[in-house]
Amino acid sequence: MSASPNPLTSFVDQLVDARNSLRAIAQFSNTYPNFSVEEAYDVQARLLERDLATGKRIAGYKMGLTSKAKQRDVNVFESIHGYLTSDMEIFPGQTLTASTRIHPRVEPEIAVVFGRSVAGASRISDLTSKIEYIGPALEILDSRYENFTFQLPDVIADNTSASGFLLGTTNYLHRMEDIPLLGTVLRLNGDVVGTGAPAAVLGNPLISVLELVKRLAANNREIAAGQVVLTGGITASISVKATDWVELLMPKAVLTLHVV
Ligand code: OOG
Ligand code: MG
Repeated sequence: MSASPNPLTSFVDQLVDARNSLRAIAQFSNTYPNFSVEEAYDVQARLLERDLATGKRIAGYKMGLTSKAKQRDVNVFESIHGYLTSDMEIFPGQTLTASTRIHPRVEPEIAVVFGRSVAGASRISDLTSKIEYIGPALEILDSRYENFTFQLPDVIADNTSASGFLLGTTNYLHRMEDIPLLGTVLRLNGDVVGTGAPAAVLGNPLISVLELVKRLAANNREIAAGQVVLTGGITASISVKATDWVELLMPKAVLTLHVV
């Protein structure tokens, strides 16, 4: 009896290779149709271990597919979570180099930075005293799969297409009740390409944080002080290429990302 090699190990290798070589791979569910969500999170956990072993540091977490617009965007109708590493952060004024990604996309989100750790929170009021920053952010996605096409387990294994994030500086901490209603406008090269409000994300992006806290707790993990959480795209994402610029407009905030 010969033991067949565990395919999940090869999935981690293939994802790391796609990230490094910038060559997209076929979605695993094509050849491994029984790929389960549980196995997919196992692949993601191994990918995180690999990243930590190569010196990356965890910067926080992200929720994905928490709005209808995003679910329709990628034709996957369940919310997902992943992790962020500090090398993914783009700071205001820095550019996104398109040639370091396979097929980058950008989307507007509400980000939360925690000043204190968050273990068991079950209500929004359990979170508020721990928040240091809550405001606009742009997430940069880059699926490692061909044509940006995947099934639910594929995108989970691929750390939910995580590739970068840019945090704004306008802090809405003093107007928490208004957050669901803050008008959100996405512009590409000056043209409005998306409009919405954070209410698109589960009614309130902080509900997305509560969902994340629950998922992390199930794995004996928690949000640590200083970590960032991306709560999920408010509108569909947009593809970007060199020479593009993206602007996210929210009340008293303009967040600009130039692509080179
Ligand atoms: C999957 C990641 C989804 C979000 O905010 O909904 C996500 C993808 O769209 O590639 O980050
Ligand atoms: Mg996102």
